[in-house]
Amino acid sequence: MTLEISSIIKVFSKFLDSDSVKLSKLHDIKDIKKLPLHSYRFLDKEESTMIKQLLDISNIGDASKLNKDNPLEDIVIVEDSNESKALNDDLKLKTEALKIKYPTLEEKLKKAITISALISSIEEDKDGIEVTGQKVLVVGLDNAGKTATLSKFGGRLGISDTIATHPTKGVVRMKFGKANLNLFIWDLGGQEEYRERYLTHPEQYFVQLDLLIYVIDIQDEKRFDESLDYFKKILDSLILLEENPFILFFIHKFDPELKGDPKILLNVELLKDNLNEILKNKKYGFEIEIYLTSIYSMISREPQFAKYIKNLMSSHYSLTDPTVRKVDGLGKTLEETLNAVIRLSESLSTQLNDLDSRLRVLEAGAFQAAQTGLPLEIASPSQSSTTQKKNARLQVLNELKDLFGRRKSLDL
Ligand SMILES: Nc1nc2c(ncn2[C@@H]2O[C@H](COP(=O)(O)OP(=O)(O)OP(=O)(O)O)[C@@H](O)[C@H]2O)c(=O)[nH]1
Ligand SMILES: [Mg+2]
Repeated sequence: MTLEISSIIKVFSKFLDSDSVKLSKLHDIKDIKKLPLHSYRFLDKEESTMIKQLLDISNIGDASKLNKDNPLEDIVIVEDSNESKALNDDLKLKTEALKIKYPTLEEKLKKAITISALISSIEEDKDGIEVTGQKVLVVGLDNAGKTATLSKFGGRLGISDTIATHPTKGVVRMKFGKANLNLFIWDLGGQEEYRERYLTHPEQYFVQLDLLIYVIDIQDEKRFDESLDYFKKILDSLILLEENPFILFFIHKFDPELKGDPKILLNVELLKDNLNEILKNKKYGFEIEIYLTSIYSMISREPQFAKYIKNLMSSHYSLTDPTVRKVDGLGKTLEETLNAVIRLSESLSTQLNDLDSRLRVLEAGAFQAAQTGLPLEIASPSQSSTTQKKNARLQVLNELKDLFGRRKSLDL
């Protein structure tokens, strides 16, 4: 048995009832397709017999051919005669009665069809399953910022490329690593037609998933409901496929200059609340972490600088402007210079943040000291260096002054 077949069988084994199926007897996908329906762990004998009789199917291979959206409709006869009409009406009544008597039957049948369809699709083309590595999916509505975020992580694109991010057509699959240590990242284009496809064929996208990154645009308030609804449907697909990947939820486009914006902050809270509500209702124990992200945070945590970069990127004098390209190599030089400036600014910005937190700690200390009534020592620049060292606050302020000076000389 090849590694691929054994890995594929391993993926399916979670759906199979280990008492009735001997995994060691499965050597091929065809062997799985020949298994009777009650091999599925989630179908009991009574249910599978009922499905078998109603739909005239006997094994997993047959189930893969059924219509998942409305499986019980398959038993309705579509012949245009009085006799078949009467039969149809009778059947409709009986299926309705069946649905009431066995309320979970239809759901289970849908699940059986989805998983069976996966087995068949793997036989034709093994795309849905990445057997030799970790699989990461990046999902969200169109324009949410998925590809841009991935570019940021991968560092594949320079600044000029980030401006030119195009809507992703279908799924872009990326593979990193080699041999058995692969990381597969799938960027799922978020336009509606693609979203519909993922949700109607979840088995081709959401199987054997290690990490799901969901991206929502915090600046696009009008589409919150649409996005949360999509997220909910993805969770339903995961539940159906018994997948429990770790989920990172990116509240994205939380750009540095928006950090103090009350409306945005309110929306962040609103999204978090909605998310909690969704997860509470799913009762499936998804592990999720929420992050506030922005492609500009990587450039700088400092709002002014982010604004500067954004203006530059959106200005007509862009790095991809043909008039700039005319001068041989100027575009490249500009980009390199800009990158150097960004790196420098990043380090300055980190240092500023560190200093800022140190100052806060010191100020909190000073406040407490003031409350206790102890006098605060204010150091003057003329004090000797040993006394200066003792005065941490002044030292930090001096460092800050120096940093601001250096930043000013960069003209940011
Ligand atoms: N302000 C801001 N814009 C961003 C950010 N991330 C991405 N964008 C912009 O949002 C637009 C859409 O980004 P994409 O990454 O192409 O969006 P997508 O989610 O991949 O879209 P589809 O491929 O259609 O599903 C682009 O113009 C990006 O430059 C961000 O953090 N802040
Ligand atoms: Mg994209």
